[in-house]
Amino acid sequence: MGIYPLSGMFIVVNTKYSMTEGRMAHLLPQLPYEYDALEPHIDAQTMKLHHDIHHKGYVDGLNKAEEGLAKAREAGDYAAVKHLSREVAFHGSGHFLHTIFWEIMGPDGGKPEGELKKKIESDFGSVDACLAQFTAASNAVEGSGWGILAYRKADDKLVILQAEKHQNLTQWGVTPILVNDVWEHAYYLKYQNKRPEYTKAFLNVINWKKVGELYQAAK
Ligand code: MN3
Repeated sequence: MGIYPLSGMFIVVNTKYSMTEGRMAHLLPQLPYEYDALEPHIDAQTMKLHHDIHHKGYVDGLNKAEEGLAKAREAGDYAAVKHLSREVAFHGSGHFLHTIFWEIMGPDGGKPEGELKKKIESDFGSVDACLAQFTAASNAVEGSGWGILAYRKADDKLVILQAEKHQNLTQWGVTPILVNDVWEHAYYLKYQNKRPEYTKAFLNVINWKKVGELYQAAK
């Protein structure tokens, strides 16, 4: 378990690394279940493409950008620093959000419990109101992005945010604990342009036990 500040967010999930050429490289995490585990809500083909191709692309992009920055430091040549910093934000946020996304889904569903349930009720009025706002925010993301439920330590509050792409529209100093990917690659094969049907189905595959653990870790 590590905490990584990135694009304004602090991420508390297990992430994996390997050493290559003296540098730590990010690794694509394994799905914590089979590709078809979330059927019928999210189909196996979407999960396979999404994890194996799309998420892998963000891992590779992050490694490439960090390698570029290391080379820039060695050479003392920062001509490409603007491009590389943007690449680190985009691919890094993509990598870490997908890592959370796989972990906060699961075949068994469930409901918020214990301290997380109390916190949701105190900050949003009810679990239903929280999920209605979360779903509406996810549906309303302009273009590609995410719906994000996050914990904000500064004032001890849960907040719902949108991210455009992976890294835009964030708020500094929050820790995502529940995220929904609303890029078309997350739902197009099964739901085509009907994002609201996908975000509704997503509610059936939230692993609330894991969300509760991420909330505890964020506090
Ligand atoms: Mn995605």
